[in-house]
Amino acid sequence: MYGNAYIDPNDKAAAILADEDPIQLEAFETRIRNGDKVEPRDWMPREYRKQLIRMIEQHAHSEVIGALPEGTWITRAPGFRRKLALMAKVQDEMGHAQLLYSAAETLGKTREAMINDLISGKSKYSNVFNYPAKTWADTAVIAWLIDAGAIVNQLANSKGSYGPYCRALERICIEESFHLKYGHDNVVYLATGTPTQRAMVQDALTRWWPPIMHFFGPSDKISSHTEILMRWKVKMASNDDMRQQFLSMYVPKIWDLGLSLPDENLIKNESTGKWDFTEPDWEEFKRVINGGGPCNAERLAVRRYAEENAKWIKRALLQQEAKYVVPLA
Ligand code: FAQ
Repeated sequence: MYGNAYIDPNDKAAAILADEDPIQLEAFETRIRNGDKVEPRDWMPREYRKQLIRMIEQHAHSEVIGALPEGTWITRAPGFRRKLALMAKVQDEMGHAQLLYSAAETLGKTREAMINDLISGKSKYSNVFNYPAKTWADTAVIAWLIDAGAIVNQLANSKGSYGPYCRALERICIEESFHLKYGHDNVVYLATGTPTQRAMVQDALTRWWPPIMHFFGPSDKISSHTEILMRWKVKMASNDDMRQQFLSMYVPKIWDLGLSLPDENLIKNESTGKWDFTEPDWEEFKRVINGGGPCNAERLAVRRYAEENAKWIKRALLQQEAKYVVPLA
């Protein structure tokens, strides 16, 4: 439907797309159906652009903020080798943010505007990074299971429709798979260690499990963006499908280590082929993603401090660059 034409009030997508040129829209959707990649200069519906900016920007912010819980452990990592490995991981996460901010910039939002929206609290970032990393075992659980969750999500979406985002995701997934191996190694070390080490990793797993279940987003019944994002192949699987995939891949590995998960209803249902579990607390999820988690204020305060205190470096670098710009004749 275009312009003032009749719109079925139950068709959410039709209402959103009512102002688009129907011929261009049809050509665009045919390209998506055919599996073509959309590139920055191509025609795209306004909603496609808006949704991609939202999602890629949130993803970039998640990498920046995601570096903080683990980053606080660099100086306390047990041993030089682990310090080096953790430093490399944190550095990788910041590199992912760079790639993702660049991908989002191709859609017309400046990096400065994105950073401002992060530090003002306007933009969201992943729920999981609003919880504290209380012990060394927390960093092991983050690196294993949160990176694993990120790979499930990003491997699927790297086959999606927007070229710059997909290319960034491919590279990110390769690096995340090193993180996953590093995290798994740390979890195995603790889980097969002394009783104190086992207790420490069990405690971390118990605390991180509910945020990890939230990580894939609200259940499909209440997810607001999945339908349109899947129609346009930005998301290649629904939130529930990704959660199920993660459970299938990692719950058996967790149980094999003799660790337990804090959900007595968690079981593979052989008749449906899916995992049954206690419905995550979506009220807690909403509170956390809207600023009310245990560490939201601290995380944003650190970023604000970093922005404020790094201004002189940016100024110095830009002036240095300006010195080498040769004026055009
Ligand atoms: N956290 O309609 P849906 C990483 C919001 S990278 C916070 O289902 P959608 C690497 C959502 O924005 C981790 N908010 O949303 C690392 C929306 O709110 P809005 C990040 C969430 O977009 C590892 C509302 O709920 N990965 O971990 C979350 O279709 C270790 C309704 O939800 C990505 O960003 C959440 N978990 O699906 C770094 C991947 N879930 O905007 C350091 C790309 C939902 O309307 C250490 N993103 N919301 O106000 C995606 O795939 C999707 O955006 C989903 C959510 C699947 C996250």
